[in-house]
Amino acid sequence: MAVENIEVARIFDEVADLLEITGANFYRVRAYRNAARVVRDLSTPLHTIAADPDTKLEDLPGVGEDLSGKIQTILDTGDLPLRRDLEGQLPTGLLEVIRVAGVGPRKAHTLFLELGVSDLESLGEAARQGKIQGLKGFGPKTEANILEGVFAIKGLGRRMLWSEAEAWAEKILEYMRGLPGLRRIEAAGSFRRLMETVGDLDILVTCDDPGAAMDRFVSYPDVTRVIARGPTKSSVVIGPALQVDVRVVDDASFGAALQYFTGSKAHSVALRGKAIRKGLKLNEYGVFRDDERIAGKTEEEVYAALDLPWIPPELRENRGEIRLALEGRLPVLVRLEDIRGDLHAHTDATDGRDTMAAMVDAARRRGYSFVAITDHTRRVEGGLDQRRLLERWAEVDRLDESNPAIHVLRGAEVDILDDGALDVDDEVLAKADLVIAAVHSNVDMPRPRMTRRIVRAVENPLVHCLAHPTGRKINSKPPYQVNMDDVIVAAARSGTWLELNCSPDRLDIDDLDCASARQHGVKVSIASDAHHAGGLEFMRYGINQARRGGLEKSDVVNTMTFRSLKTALRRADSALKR
Ligand code: DGT
Ligand code: CA
Ligand code: CA
Repeated sequence: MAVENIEVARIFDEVADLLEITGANFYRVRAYRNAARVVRDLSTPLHTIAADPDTKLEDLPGVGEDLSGKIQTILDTGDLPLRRDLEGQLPTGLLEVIRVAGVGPRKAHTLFLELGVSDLESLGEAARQGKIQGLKGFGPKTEANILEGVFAIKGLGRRMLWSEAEAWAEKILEYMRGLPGLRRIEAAGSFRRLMETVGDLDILVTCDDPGAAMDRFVSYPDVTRVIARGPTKSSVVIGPALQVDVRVVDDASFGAALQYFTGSKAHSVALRGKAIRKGLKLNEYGVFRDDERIAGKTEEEVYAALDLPWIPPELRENRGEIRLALEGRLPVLVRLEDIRGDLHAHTDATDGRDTMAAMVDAARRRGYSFVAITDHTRRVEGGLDQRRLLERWAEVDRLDESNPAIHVLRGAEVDILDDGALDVDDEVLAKADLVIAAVHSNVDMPRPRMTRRIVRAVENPLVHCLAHPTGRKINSKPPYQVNMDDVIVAAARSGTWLELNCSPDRLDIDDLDCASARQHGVKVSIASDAHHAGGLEFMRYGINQARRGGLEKSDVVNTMTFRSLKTALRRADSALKR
């Protein structure tokens, strides 16, 4: 396999970085940097130059006898002994350290010698402890910048939200579809399993010319770094920090590869065990009896060879789906098309951006038959006091009248006070069609108190639904300290619904709590929590999460017809009168 120019350039740059960190001679460092630049800008592959008797590597500008020999070594072996030597002398984490704004190779060397800084982790720790500002050539300002820089880099290294990964995935799949001779292309891995966050994207391709697929992939305009380029597999980083792997596979094993690279690993390991018990072998190339491939072209075929129906990727976590499949009891997962309305939407009366009319119109255009307007109430900053709440409900009634195509519900997102009471009087709430309740303040209560607080709200007969039940925000806010088992049991007892909030960074409740709710017979409201008309679109992220939790249409309240919904809401109300 031919080594690409870009790989040679990367090795030279790394050598330059490492040399500079060790305090090597300026001219020596510069020679490697220049050569890296020359090689990177070259339009002819180095291996072509080396192979052609009429051209010589050492004639390249800035590449003398010494460096041309080194290029030849890289072309022959894929690496350079000098780089390995340098990596042996220094912690490789220092290469990350010099990416931090304000820390060049020289400063990295000082930090290494003086404070033992060896990677981003230890750099951040040294900055937090204020050890850096005392060093010669550093100061309090540099230290603050370093801390910020570490946070920025580590922040980007976090797992990406599924919704963000989707935007990148769509673009790169679209781009790869322009490959002549492309037959199939599919994103596998956690992305296909619709996990709430994605570590990296795993793309599979079948096509006429694997080399051409690799060329096209590594030259995708958004590529910020090529990690590896091989004959049938390449890895790059696109955009700020998303790794993408593309693999070319044979048509005959596409289904097996798709199954393997979709994972999860736990699911595949369990499948392989099942294959072995049947005297078969399962791997990424197919299902084999002795040496004969008996399945591999499609996933359906692979599962069928193991006596299983095809299992939806979002269930493949080895959480009992294989047994359900065997017994023919896989859930029929809820779909976006099943959704008839949205039970959580805000307007510009509080912290939303659009008017009530605009929100209702957007819901109508989505084909919904109902939408609830659920603005914040008085305890939340900017929330409606009771008088304004009643005024808004009058406005809801007017809009409901003038929009025959959609039912508009008088709703409110009330605040759960510290003791579990609500911030709106019962007499007022009794006039609402739908009350959703949520915690918005004192979010760091100890577990027993927080659990009691939420359970009390769930048991309140005026409350139809608990909104964003755990309060977590992916990558930024931990969940409340709350025992969700207790909450789910309370919800089951009182007939209260749990929301699956669709904001892409909330997805609250998560897949496991969805499964638990279903098991306890608790209904889930998949709700957008839209703060502008476009936010109604978030519904599909909630559907993804619900499917991972194994929810069927009948587990989800907002798949009901409006008539059934009305009945369900009234049944909850009548509990109050008992
Ligand atoms: P991620 O990227 O961390 O969000 O999660 P995945 O599930 O996409 O994991 P990744 O990218 O490391 O690998 C993609 C799939 O490849 C994984 O879901 C299952 C498969 N895979 C990776 N390593 C192994 C392994 O050691 N054994 C088996 N059976 N499958 C593996
Ligand atoms: Ca992955
Ligand atoms: Ca991967």
